[in-house]
Amino acid sequence: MPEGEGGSEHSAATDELLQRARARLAEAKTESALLAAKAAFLGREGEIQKQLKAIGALPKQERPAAGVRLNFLREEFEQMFARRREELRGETVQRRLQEEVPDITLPGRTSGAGALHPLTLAAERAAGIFAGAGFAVADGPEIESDFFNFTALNHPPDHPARSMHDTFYTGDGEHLLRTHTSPVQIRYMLAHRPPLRVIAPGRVYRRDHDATHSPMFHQIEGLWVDETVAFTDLKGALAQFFRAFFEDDKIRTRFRPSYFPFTEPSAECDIRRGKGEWLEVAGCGMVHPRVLAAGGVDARAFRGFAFGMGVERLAMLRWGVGDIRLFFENDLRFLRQFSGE
Ligand code: 2U9
Repeated sequence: MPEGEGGSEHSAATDELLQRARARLAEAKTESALLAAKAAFLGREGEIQKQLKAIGALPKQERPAAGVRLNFLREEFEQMFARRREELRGETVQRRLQEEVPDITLPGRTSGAGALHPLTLAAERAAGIFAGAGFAVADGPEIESDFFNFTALNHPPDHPARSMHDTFYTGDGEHLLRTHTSPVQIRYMLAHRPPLRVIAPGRVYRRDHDATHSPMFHQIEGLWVDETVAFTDLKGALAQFFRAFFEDDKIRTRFRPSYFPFTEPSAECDIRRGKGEWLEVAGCGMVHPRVLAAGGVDARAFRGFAFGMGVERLAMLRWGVGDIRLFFENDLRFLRQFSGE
């Protein structure tokens, strides 16, 4: 082999390699094709490595120049590779933009109209029925004084409901998260002269947590104070209410004797639909004279009836919900079922 010829052969081979590398990179349409091309040229078994090995066969004086050419080739290749990779990434972004935003002039996505929570629906439904019967709707603070929550409602100082076990007291020991909405009616009595009719829907808090109890739940309570209201009016009012609430004219009600500190006599109210079971749905009674007095009402001239029920329980019965916790988990698959109500 004449001198120099081997050198120019090697030089031609590296030129040709550069051409092929350029073509191969341009053909690569994906990141993995690109990496395969890189392995084919720069890898241990790759083309550049082969050329490096071929240097050993060259005449001694040509070897340094051949080495320089191959180093140059390697750097060139690395730069071409980096450029092509950037290009490909840009193309991927463009393609995804075109696929995912087919028409940028389309109106944006909105969150839609939303709907009322089933407990709001149940409370509003119940309040609406009583409002139609002439009851005012009142509310009051959720953080209540021990006086309005218990003392005014004839809970003796040692009554179990007052204990830390089933209440949430604030640090001062004087205030707590109300355990019922009854203080709203005490406040209402203090602000209005009888005769009066009022209902108090709202949040209440007790230390209770299982499938049928939540530490925060909702009550709707009612109070009717007049000169002659009697237990029979209470029975009629509740019977009418349940017929309206459950849209069932044949619903039956029964009253069982019970005890509450704020009513005397007191009763539990059960309902029964068709051939179903009797279900306890409310507590009620004639307002205790001491409670009327705490509300500033002359207990010799007036009497009253009162009742209380849990909104969650009403909603569970109306819509067949088996677990109270569903109301508080904010699972849209559950909540959306009420959007047409
Ligand atoms: C005043 C006077 C009396 C409200 C009443 C009940 C009976 C009762 C429970 C039903 C299920 C609470 O939600 S529940 O856990 N309520 O049994 N509530 S009488 O009596 C009052 C209210 C206000 C001034």
